[in-house]
Amino acid sequence: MKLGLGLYRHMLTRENYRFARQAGCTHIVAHLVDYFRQGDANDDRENQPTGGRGGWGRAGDPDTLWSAAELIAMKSEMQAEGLELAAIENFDPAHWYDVLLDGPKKAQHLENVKTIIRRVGGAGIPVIGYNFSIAGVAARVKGPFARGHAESVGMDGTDDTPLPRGMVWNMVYDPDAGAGVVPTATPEQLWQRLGDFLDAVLPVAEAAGVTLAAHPDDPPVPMLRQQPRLVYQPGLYQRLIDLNPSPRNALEFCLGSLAEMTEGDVYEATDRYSRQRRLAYVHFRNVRGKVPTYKEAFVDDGDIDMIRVLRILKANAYDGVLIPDHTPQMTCGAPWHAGMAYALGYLRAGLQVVEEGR
Ligand SMILES: [Mn+2]
Repeated sequence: MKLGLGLYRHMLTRENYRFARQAGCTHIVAHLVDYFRQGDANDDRENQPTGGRGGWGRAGDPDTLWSAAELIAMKSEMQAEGLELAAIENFDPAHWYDVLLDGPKKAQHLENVKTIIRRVGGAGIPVIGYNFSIAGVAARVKGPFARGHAESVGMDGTDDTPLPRGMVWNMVYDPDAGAGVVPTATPEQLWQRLGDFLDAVLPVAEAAGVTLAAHPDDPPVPMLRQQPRLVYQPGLYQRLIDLNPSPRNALEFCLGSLAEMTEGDVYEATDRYSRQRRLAYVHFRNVRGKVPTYKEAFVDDGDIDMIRVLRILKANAYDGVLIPDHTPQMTCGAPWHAGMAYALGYLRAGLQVVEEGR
């Protein structure tokens, strides 16, 4: 198994690559969507996106897809620091909103996704993580929830407010969309949209050598902001896998989200899906509680026995990347980095014990 670190767009710097390498990482997962780009809803850059009902602010430029040149440059900058680029995490809502919404630009947006997949594959990046969700991450609260009053995020009740027009996946793609709300889809409609998406793009992914890795719903509730969710129980990952038999149809396996599920037996789920060799990479995050009331915890301090998870992964010969996902922020001059260093140190020790039998 390989140790990685996820970095948000504004953190894709040589300084952070060195930080990752110093903590023992060999791989980076890069977010190219900037959840912190604009100040209309969330103007801090503290690296713990929660947002309010305005979400994470503005999505990117709908007419500018990530270029082959920028992907190649990013990868080579990481390689110069001894790191491999393991995955791109998430599509920009601006590039594929009508795939999620089944809107008039759906055909064009599927072509956008195919173009991105080809460019990512061409750059030698093996995985794209995605989250097929209309509401996206919402209803999060932030506070001193973790050990020692460390600032963390969680959920304390759901959010039933409708999604305003021009917004999808918790970001605004059209600020001029006008009044009104996004009509509520049925779960079957959303599953159909996912199936259409997979059928359209997986052949391109196969040709490009790129695995598509689905994140479960975060938070995993059946409805959020009056929109259905897809993978909000562990067993629903199987439905996603069974939609398309391509080996490129895989999972961004988020332990925290799985543990938050009301039917969440994270050990059974880890065994079931790693046995099928469907884990593209792992979000190694711990949590206390389940929806609709949970809080993210330090990696050694939540409901999940993380070492037991590592042993299951080892038993099923998982050899991919694990990243901390998010962690509580530690009280010091570098809250995000300290939290990540703590999680990475724990994970590195766990891997040494489980993999090397130390
Ligand atoms: Mn996750």
